[in-house]
Amino acid sequence: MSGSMTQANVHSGQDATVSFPMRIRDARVVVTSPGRNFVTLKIETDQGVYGIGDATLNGREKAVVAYLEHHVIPVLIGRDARQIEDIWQFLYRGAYWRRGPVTMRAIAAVDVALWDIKGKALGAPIYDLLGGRSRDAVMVYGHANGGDIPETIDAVGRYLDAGYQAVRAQSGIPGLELAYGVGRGELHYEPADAALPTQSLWDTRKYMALAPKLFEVLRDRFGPEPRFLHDVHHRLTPLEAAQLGKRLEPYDLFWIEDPTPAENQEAFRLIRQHTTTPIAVGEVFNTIWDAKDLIQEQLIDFVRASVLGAGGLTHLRRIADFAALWQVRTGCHGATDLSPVTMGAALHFDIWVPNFGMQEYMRHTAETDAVFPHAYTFERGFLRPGDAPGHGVDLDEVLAARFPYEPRQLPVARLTDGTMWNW
Ligand code: EZ4
Ligand code: CO
Repeated sequence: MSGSMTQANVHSGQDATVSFPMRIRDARVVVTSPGRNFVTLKIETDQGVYGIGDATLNGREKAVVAYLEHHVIPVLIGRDARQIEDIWQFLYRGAYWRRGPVTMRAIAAVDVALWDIKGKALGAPIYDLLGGRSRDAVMVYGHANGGDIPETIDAVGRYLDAGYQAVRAQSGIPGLELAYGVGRGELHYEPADAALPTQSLWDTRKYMALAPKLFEVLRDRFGPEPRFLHDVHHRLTPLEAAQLGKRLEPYDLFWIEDPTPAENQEAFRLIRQHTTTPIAVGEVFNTIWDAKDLIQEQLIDFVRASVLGAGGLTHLRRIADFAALWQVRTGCHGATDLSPVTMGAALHFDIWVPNFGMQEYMRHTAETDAVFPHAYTFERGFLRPGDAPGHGVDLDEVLAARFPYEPRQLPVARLTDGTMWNW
């Protein structure tokens, strides 16, 4: 009897003095801007174990801060931090007002912090709590971009030289200022660039002429091996998207992303009927309901819902399991507005999820990495979550306080005649 107790303690790998339940003693929001704005939730328990969750909503950060501080934190205090599922249901059903980017990011922050706490309390990385590793490492793609096709080719070449097996390519359109996806320097693409929205221009005809040319030249130059991806960023009508998909077929893209807005899931049927270019959608999705028809009618190939956008690990794994029934794979959003906390949690998810497709990865600045010390590592096109208990990402609050909030919004887009368009 005592022998098996000892055995259990050894295998738990954790301080046996941690007793249950674990009451949530305190929770607070930290806003910091180490190169860009991040909203972080820290939940503390009466056992001394704490957890961290990301609540960043790019360009609308303060809305989530208010939602957490006024409406979520007060109902968390005193709850048992072990009850992740019940707390998720309480925040989702209990709000009465369901879904939406603000609510679901607030829920995600709580959920990820609670998974972090559970992992730390049990001495287990989150991927082990989910069911263990399904693969050795997580393939990621980076953003290569340039002002024109030759610059974009050079940028893609640098990613391939660095060992990436997958690269997203976006090219500026000559004559159109500030086309989507064109950054201001290597590895650090950052669209939220000003306190008031920057205005960009969009011209579908110019874009439709340029995009197939870009991938023709990329295949010529780099051969059949690299996985190439491309983000249309909601700019086309369904018919135009179908035309683009057809024109890109010879260049064997890994996916085209957000070819048309997905508010109307039905719109993707028309695209699907006309092209075999794989389709990825979902960085703006908040719940499984945003993706339900797209998945079960096999209108997409990759669902890009993220831990941050779609209510945390508890809900994202439900989306992934549902998607697996139709052989739809994951492709988690991973731009720089998802903090290292989300990246850490995403990597635990990615290394577990059976129907993994690809993970987006844009590097954070050195300041961001310093504010969020993390266990995950990058090597030649792959990320690994590390084996730290929980998600393995922490928050240096002293350092965070040195980077106060800076108002920043995403750009807007107009057609060349002045009509508002989808950015
Ligand atoms: O524009 O995350 O695929 N990645 C993207 C991103 C989004 C930003 C918006 O905040 O589309 O660059
Ligand atoms: Co995108």
